[in-house]
Amino acid sequence: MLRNAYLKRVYDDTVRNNPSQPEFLQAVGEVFESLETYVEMHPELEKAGIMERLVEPDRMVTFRVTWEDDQGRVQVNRGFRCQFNAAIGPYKGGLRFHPSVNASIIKFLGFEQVFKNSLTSLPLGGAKGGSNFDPKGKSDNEIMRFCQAFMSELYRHIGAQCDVPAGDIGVGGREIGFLFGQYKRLRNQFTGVLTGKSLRFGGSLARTEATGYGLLYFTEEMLHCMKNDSVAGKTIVVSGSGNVAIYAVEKAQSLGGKVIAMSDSAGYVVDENGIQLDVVKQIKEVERGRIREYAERVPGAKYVEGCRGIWTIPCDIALPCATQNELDLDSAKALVRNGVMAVAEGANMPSTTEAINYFLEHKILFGPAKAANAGGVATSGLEMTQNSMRIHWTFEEVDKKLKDIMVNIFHQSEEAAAECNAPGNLVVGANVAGFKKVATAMLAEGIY
Ligand code: NDP
Ligand code: 2IT
Repeated sequence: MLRNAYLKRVYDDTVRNNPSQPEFLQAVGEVFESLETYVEMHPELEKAGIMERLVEPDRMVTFRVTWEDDQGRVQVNRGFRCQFNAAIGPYKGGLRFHPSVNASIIKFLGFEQVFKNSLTSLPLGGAKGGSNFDPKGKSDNEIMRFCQAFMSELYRHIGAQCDVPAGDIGVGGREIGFLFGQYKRLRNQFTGVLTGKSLRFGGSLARTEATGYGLLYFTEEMLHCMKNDSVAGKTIVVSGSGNVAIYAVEKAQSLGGKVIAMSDSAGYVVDENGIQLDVVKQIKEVERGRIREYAERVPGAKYVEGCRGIWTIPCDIALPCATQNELDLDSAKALVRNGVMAVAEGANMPSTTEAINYFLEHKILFGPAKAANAGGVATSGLEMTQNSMRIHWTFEEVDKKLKDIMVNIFHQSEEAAAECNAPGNLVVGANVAGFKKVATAMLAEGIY
């Protein structure tokens, strides 16, 4: 419940104006709850209508994507690009290809991206896009034709100085390559219009690893500063087995943690001896298979049908890295009952509001998504810098910058939480720290 009258009025209007958009309203609600104290300290925000302007995207493009499958049948999907806010830099954010994609999902992701990108300290506005296209079971040629069809409309709305998309669920290096090729063909320009590109045409070293590695840099700093502890020796559960999950596991293991479970949307595997990441990479990155196959290949590992049960596994650190609302109140209760000490979000909004509140009430260290998973977009920002300078940094250079950014995000969040009388509450801290810069820029840029 919001106590501040201004925030309450804007939130109620947002609810009225966005029927059937539960994920978007969830994301707005969480940010507004966090901003109460800050908004009360800054009456100029209401005068300039900052909150009203923040919840309304600059523009939302919806378009038809028509493509032909391998049998020659015509297929139609819906494409989206939501350019949310460009107060501090060009629109920036990923593209998601998943059958669940709709306007609510794209808007929640775009809204979150505004604050996340601000936290990176790089000049990046917020955006998100995607399609309800399901890449599962499609041939490489079908993926290519879909990406080309998608870009045949999207190219009108993006550009290296205007809006720079990247990957998200269902969009990795293969898709970015097809999208980049089509943009180049249509515009006859070789620019850094997308990030997550192959190293052969302008990609950055460490972008593939960045979100997962960044999550662990953040988690390590949080454990160090708030509990005088570290990842070393901890038992860890990671949900998902895509890009974010795989590189979270890689860095967790290199920091001395023991990861005992991973999942996909069908189920999870438990390996008490510690997940063998080379096997997961082979199944997921090379064969595009299912996590179930891990248990068929690794003696002693077991597979359990259904993905939610993963949170009933006792662990010290939980890293949800699959999708939104994958960790609900029951899961939070199970984790706390089993003695979890820290939760850090690799996915976007993976914990429900009730789950987050439960963690905070029980003094569990909690790293919210927009802070903890910002390493991906931060490294996209570093890719943009390298493209503009027409140079390549080494893996070590990029990784060092990524680490510095994640450590800085933790400290910005911790300090902002303390300023708003919520010491230790990194949800409040990340929202306030991300919001401040965007709001200050909007105030300075005038009313529009
Ligand atoms: P991938 O497509 O590489 O992997 C997604 C993983 O999540 C797969 O294991 C997938 O399982 C699982 N998953 C997807 N949808 C669901 C669902 N509805 N229920 C259960 N499991 C599901 O995506 P990423 O690893 O890139 O993204 C994972 C999360 O991280 C997302 O929330 C994304 O927004 C966020 N993120 C990604 C960044 C990036 O740079 N890629 C940066 C910051 C955040 P299955 O194969 O069965 O579908
Ligand atoms: O949610 C995210 O931050 C991403 N999917 C990465 C966005 C990007 O532009 O790199």
